[in-house]
Amino acid sequence: MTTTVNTHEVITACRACGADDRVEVLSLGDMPLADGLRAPDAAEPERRFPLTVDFCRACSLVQIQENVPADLLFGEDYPYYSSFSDAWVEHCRENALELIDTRSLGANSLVTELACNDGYFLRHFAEHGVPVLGIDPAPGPAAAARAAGLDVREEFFTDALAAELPRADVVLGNNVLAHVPDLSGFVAGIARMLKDDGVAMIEVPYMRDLVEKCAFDTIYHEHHCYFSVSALDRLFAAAGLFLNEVRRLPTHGGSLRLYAEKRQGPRPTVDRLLDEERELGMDRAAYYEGFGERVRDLCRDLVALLSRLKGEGARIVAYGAAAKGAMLLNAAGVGPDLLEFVVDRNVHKHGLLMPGVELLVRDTVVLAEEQPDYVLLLAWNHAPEIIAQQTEYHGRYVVPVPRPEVLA
Ligand code: DWN
Repeated sequence: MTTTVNTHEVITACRACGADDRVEVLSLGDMPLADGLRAPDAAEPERRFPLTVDFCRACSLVQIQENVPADLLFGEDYPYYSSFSDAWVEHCRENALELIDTRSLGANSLVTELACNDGYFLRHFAEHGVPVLGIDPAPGPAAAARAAGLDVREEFFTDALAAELPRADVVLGNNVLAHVPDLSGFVAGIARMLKDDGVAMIEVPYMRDLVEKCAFDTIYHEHHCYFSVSALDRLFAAAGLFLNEVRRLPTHGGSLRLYAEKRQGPRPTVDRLLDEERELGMDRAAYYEGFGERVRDLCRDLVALLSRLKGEGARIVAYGAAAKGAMLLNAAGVGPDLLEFVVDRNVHKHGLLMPGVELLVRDTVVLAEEQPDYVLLLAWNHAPEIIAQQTEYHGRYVVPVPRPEVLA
């Protein structure tokens, strides 16, 4: 349930269980849209919305209070294309090959991906002769997937849409579950669309890693929810699906890969993580106490470090016009006073300004050309891949998370 405040909604009940028993974990104040990069000459003023994180004491789901209209979040200019990370594409290729083998997928199978983006994942199934179907509401990435020869429906996935779609052997959903305001409807749609012996393979950022790494920059309006295994177990059970396997992954700062089926199976990996979460107290509000103070300390330390380097006469730029980068810069108040510009491989972001701060996004080639003294890794989750590719850059890197520091 929600109530409308100006141009966004504020939830009045938990997104998963419907209870009205939430406590505030963190408030980041009025923040810009994390993927809302803008042309320098954009006419309309930049939109900001409150960003407030709550913990539901009834089902332990962590969630934001605000619903920003989906067409503002994932509209014509949505700039995120998954294929700009080679390591991420390889991660998904390996996952696809494992699923093709373990599920004996072939010409009579169907793999449907929710939020297929530019086809970074489905293309690996198609290359092995497995029929695929992509669903994605963002026009740019959907067009890129079609250009790759994939069948894509350019719309938001809902339970109603699921009723129109063919039943699938595998339903994929990487980093999409957090993006949907109607969680229970979305998961009900997965159950509806799955064949009786099918499997839903879903990846989501893991709340445990977010707290342990103080990765508050992965909190933004696109991400309505922040998942624990215990909250996911309840969510899938409510839709008649059994969480039979969960794997922890290093991707995107720390994620979970879920395997949900209509038939209950042995689930030692799930039970082990549920036990760990209980031991950590993730199903209680006290686990999140002090997180806000840790966020403020990280922001303070980042500004102090960058200010010291700048005071020593250093030139500092940033790498990664990432959604998380926009949140970090705006929460810490870091802008042109400390950074000169941001670089990124994604050509769709070049020439635009980072959300909320007047920092221009440029091609990564300028690092070798201009040799700034320091590069702040806003896309810290891709640090190994980024550093390995920048062989012609001879300065030093600063990582902001889990604590701001200059890499040796
Ligand atoms: O949930 C989401 C996550 C999965 O991806 C989306 N809603 C939005 C997006 O968040 P993000 O932008 O923080 O994700 P990334 O993948 O951490 O963004 C990395 C940025 O860095 C992209 O703009 C691409 C860029 N990049 C680059 O310039 N060179 C990435 C790599 C790996 C590189 O080598």
